[in-house]
Amino acid sequence: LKTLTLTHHVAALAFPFGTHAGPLLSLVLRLAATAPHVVFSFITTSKANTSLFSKSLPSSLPNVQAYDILDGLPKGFVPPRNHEVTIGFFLKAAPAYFKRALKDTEAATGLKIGCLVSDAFFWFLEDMAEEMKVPWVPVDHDRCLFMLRQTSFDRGLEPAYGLGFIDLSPSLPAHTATPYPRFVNIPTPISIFLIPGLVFAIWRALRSTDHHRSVSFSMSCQTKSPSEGYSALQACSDGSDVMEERLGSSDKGCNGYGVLGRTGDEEKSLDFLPGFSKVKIPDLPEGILGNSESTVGSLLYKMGQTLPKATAVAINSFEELEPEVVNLLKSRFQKFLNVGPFSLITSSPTPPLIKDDSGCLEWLDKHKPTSVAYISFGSVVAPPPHELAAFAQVLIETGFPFIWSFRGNIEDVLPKGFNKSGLNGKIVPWAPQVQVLGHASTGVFLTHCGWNSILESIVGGVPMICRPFFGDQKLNMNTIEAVWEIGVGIEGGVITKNGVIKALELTLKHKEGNEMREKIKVLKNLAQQAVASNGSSPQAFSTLVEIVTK
Ligand code: U2F
Repeated sequence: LKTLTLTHHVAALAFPFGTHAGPLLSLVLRLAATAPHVVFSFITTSKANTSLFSKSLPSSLPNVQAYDILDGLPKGFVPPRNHEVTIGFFLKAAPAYFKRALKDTEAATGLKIGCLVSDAFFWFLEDMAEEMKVPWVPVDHDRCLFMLRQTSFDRGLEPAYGLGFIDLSPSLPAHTATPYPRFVNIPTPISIFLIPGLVFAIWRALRSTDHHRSVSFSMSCQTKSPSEGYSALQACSDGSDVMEERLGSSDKGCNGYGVLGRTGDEEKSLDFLPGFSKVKIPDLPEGILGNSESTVGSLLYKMGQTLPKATAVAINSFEELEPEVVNLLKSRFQKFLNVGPFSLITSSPTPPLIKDDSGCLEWLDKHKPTSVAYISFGSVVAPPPHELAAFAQVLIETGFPFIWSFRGNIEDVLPKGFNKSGLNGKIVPWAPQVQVLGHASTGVFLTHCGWNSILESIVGGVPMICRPFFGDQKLNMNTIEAVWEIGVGIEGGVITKNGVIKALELTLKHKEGNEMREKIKVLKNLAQQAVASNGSSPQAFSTLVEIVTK
């Protein structure tokens, strides 16, 4: 560092869960390459830093320094399947950790911090930046969910739906197991070993207490095996008024969340919001409507209040993708800077491409154009075992060539005694996704609809089959299917053998798939124009550089 003439110091504060920190680091690396006189302190948990910096940081950028903070989890805490609890702990502790880190990095570099660049979740930095009298630039991922939340409040949609959250995991300290269903009063704290019958009883109680209103909630339980937990949670869903039910599981147990009841709002669309007229209320992510005390609900609410005050909000997207939404957000923010798609910007350093240790690209070379299905559910989602098993059955029976980015033991989801060498594809622990989607042989992407994956699929020109799970994913699917018409959901919303076969045939063999490919090509071209030298993204990036390095 000493050999460089560093005159400015910028702190970049990253959210350590999901694919948030990687894109922020990618942006910081671009900024650092453009402004070699600025030192960037990249602050996040040691776990996130270790994973990012071991594989990402080009040694040619010594003006980016990692700084570790703690994750805020209580001693001995075993993170449950429900990420919301873990995230809740981190967000509670983060303001104090970041404050300390800012001081420490100033001492280490001998330079006062001149700007805060951060994940958009860190609404509390607005105050800190004001105190420090420096600009604050949040980087958003889940495109404008907080704005939807604000607007739904304005439009009085909130009373129609309730969001509750019950975490019954025995690994939680009692106080974190407090349920917050909006309309239902459950004695607190609940900290018990959950048995399947009890889950069912609670579900019933919730329904009978307020079956005229919508009550959505999540619950998790730890059972001896995922399948036991599954039957418990599935039992919950056999009521006629269950609108939706989603389940997830792990070795330690399983969790699920659902939306109960109907109020007549389910067909209501968000036509009062430009760009969202095709979105129906049930497509909204949990936390947008309802309880302000849930981690996600209050986070979105606070973001809605603070982000418009930020010096600028940056996002991994490009203006031409959603002009109406972009205009709406431009009217709400001081500056709204679309500086992506990151995966397409090659002129600046991005984290190096993931190594193709499993030979995916070479394998793709041997296949016909648009013939291969690529499957990945991102970095957080673990689809339930029965869906994975149904999907494995599809691959066995149809013989569609595939690459499956799969975490876990594949033998667990294959039929007993089945030899995986009989499959016409590759199962890999981590794929070079950007390149796989950019390969001519890839014909369709089965995705959980994470924002980064969607952008990468657009850039690769690959239509999507959508199986969303939580957060922004369902809203993203709705945009893919109804607005851009570049993909399909699976019939019934979950992976079933027939549903997936239908979707695969539609996208890989029928004219609908080709039509989607044509439409996605248009978006791909727009993305390419956006990143061209005089395009909208480099222009937005210049503005960002100006703000950050001033
Ligand atoms: C959370 O999403 P995820 O982190 O699960 O998923 P994505 O946003 O789609 O990002 C996944 C990234 O991981 C890469 C892939 C994407 O850049 O290229 N990847 C890979 O390189 N190889 C693999 O085998 C598998 C993935 C959240 F769950 C979503 O709802 C949000 O939209 C998202 C962004 O905030 O974060």
